[in-house]
Amino acid sequence: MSTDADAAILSQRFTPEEQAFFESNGYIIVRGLAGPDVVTALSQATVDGLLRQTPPVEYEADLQYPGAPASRAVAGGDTIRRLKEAHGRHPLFTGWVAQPRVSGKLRQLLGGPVVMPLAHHNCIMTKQPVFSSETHWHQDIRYWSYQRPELISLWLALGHETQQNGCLELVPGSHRETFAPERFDKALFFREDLPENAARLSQKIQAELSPGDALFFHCRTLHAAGSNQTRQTKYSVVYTFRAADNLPRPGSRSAAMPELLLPE
Ligand SMILES: O=C(O)CCC(=O)C(=O)O
Repeated sequence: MSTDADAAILSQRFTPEEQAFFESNGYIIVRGLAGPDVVTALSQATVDGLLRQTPPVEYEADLQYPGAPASRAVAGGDTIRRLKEAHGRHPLFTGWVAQPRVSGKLRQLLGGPVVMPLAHHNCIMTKQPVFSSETHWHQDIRYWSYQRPELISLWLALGHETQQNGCLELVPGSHRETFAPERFDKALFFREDLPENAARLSQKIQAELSPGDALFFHCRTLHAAGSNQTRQTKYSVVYTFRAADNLPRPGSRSAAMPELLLPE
């Protein structure tokens, strides 16, 4: 007979089927991983940061992704794409991932103690109406530098994420493939003009999410997102994690910021 303690331990882990799904597909969605209280608190901190433009932030115009304003000086040039350094914006941004029902799943997927680098993701994506951009197909590992390309990111929806407001799209199983360098452009985006790439991209899925839903995805999983075609800003918190024994390469950008060891 199962007890409350058994149920608590089970809630800290993926089922074997879920773990196999992640390993095969390079992503998994967990519905309602953050409760309404967490979503409300993180949303309030996010809206406050956006209204006050609390630094550090990244503007759409800085990246020049398709659809972004041409410069900071033109209309929409002050549209914020990301509130950076989520960790320092409210204790709950890290407090939530340190909870066993989140950290236990990361530990299971990564195979041991979990470290949260502050150098990558560690942000809130603020996809705004009118001036948001498209993010083309890429693997997050492209600019990261670790002993093994085996990190896992966690995307927490603070609102509804749909195709209309630019939810993430992913190519299942792409994290297990080796792509020749020619299949990427100079900025390491996966080229959509190549027939073999287009065939692979036709197998994409849309990660439509509700508030509190969490998407775990591998750093080699190809993903992309459209712009926000609605009238409401979409807010998503994004973190990345590594196994404690998968160290950043010395001197790289990945080694340039502190990291947090999540409690066991
Ligand atoms: O535009 C988006 O929401 C996707 C962002 C993304 O994939 C990234 O920053 O790596």
